[in-house]
Amino acid sequence: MIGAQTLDEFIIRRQTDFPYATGELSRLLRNIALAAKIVNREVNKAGLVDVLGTTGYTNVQGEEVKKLDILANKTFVASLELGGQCCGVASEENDEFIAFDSPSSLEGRYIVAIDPLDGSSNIDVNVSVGTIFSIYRRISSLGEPCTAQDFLQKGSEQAGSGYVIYGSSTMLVYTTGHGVNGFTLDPSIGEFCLSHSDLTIPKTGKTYSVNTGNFYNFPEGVQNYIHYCKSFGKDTGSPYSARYIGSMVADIHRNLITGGIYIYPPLEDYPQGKLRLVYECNPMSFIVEQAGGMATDGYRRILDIEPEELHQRTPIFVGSSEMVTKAEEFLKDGKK
Ligand code: AFP
Repeated sequence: MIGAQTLDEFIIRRQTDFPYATGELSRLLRNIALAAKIVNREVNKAGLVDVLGTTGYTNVQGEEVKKLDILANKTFVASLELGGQCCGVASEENDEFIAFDSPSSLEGRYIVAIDPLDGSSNIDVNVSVGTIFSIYRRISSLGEPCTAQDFLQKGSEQAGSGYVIYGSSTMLVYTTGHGVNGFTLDPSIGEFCLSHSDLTIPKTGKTYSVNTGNFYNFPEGVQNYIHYCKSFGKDTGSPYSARYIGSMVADIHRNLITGGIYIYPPLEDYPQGKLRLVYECNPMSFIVEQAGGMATDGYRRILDIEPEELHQRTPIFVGSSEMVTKAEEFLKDGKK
């Protein structure tokens, strides 16, 4: 791909748009991209070497931990620690946040919340998985270890967020609050190259993504919205297509490009749904909003929720703005 702009080049150019930028955030993003390349290499080898299957442990969420979950977690944490711009990491795989203590990390101005390998129950069957990350400026003092408050900031305070999708090709998509750009990994040169500049999500779409296996556990408003998606509508273009991979990154990535809505609603036995606010919903919501879409818990903007704990869950309705607004109307009406 002659003339393709690499992620590194893009980040450096963007940095010069901000005269007071110190370059730390740029370096942090480049470290994340480097770790993503390493994880990509391992995900691609899955099946050939002994990285498939479970470790025999469950994580703080009570979920089975896969070997690749651990590998991805170690890779991202190590890369962030070595970089020195980040003073701590919170990960889906660790009960507590990790405060880095090297002299350079203590001076780092950022913290990162990460789901190192989302959708990992899909790995053994060769379905797309992803990494989700969220970057905040620390609120604790420079030179001191980071604190829990650094990780419990509202999503609207994010300095940047992004995801990597390990799919038919590997892509890194990120925002620093000035639009969304996507980079595809060219394996022949080992570089992420700009492939999707200024991504915008269509205002509406024809895809809804939700685990309808849980249908009878959904609130009535969500059930009614799903009926609406399936029914014939002259003006709406429905019935819509149901597409659910079970990898949030892959489902949202598809809907970002083609238009659509992804829903993980409250369930009767899990009123807060399944997905985690800090390292899944906030970063994906920041991306989708920056692309012109919407993300709510059915009633309020995801990015306005004050996190109370690291592994807190939230329902989510995210995607094309007109579709999310419509789903919210059904929730308000309940029985509509
Ligand atoms: P895993 O990482 O345990 O596979 O969970 C993936 C996930 O967090 C998200 O990526 C999916 O959209 C969602 O859970 C799937 O959950 P259900 O299997 O309950 O539909």
